[in-house]
Amino acid sequence: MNFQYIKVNLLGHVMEIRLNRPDVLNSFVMPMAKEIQSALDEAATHKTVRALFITGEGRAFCAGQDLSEAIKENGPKISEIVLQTYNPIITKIREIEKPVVCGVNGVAAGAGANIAFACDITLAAESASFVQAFSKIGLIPDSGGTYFLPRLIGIQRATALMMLGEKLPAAEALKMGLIYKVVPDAELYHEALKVAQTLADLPTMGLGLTKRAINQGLSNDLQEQLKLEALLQEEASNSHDHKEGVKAFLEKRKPIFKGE
Ligand code: T3D
Repeated sequence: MNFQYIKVNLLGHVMEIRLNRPDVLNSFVMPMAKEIQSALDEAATHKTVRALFITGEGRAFCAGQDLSEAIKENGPKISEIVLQTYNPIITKIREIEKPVVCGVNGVAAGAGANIAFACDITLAAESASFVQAFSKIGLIPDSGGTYFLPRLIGIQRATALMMLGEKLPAAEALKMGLIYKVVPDAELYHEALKVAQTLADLPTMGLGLTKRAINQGLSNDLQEQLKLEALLQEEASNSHDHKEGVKAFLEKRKPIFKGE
């Protein structure tokens, strides 16, 4: 795959997607968004890809929308940018039935922060930070921010972050429950990739169904969710990897999962 604004590498069963506009802190222009969308589509269809890893090139993860594109005369309307750039990315990250790990290597602002929060497991470098930069420029949080933040950390703290737009250090984000882990800067790449690689060796179908259950649990009531769990459990139990997992346990050996 040849891309201009991102780098994509297949590392075993992990697809690494690296945002690659470091001079402008990996901020988004529409073609970069389209490239990420294509990479996510590739990852969804290719059986060899069993986990994804998203990170940024240079000192930042992503500074959100490239503000010079957003104010271009005769450029697209802001609603078009949101509908074509961010909404499909967030939807694809949530709907791909493979784990998506995010390695936040530096500042994550605006849509960049909310993409990190939409991933399944997000690790950050000690020096990384998160900024809901929207309020500072008179916008509202997009990229699922108003959906995920209140659910992750409660309405009060989410509102404060979104309205005040203060820079939140990675350690604070961890304490609030916005992200999974903080690691020393020099270890971020290795540690986050290791999480993705571990996930890529696990039963992909079971993980995908787990993600489907989590997604639907965000809007289901308890009875709907219990029913869904029963249905998805049936589906998972028919997988090769379930049978292999049980067989390997009984034979006291390491299972060999195929992701099917
Ligand atoms: O279309 C729409 O607008 C709707 C979509 C909205 C989605 C959004 O994401 S809205 C939010 C957009 N993002 C921001 O408002 C963040 C703007 N950036 C910042 O606040 C700061 O840059 C950071 C807090 C992220 C980092 O600060 P710092 O001091 O580490 O770096 P810096 O010096 O500000 O930035 C370094 C360079 O990147 C600088 O360029 P230069 O001076 O070296 O030529 C700066 O202009 C550029 N840069 C940073 N962020 C953006 C950007 N260029 C364009 N767009 C950016 N968002």
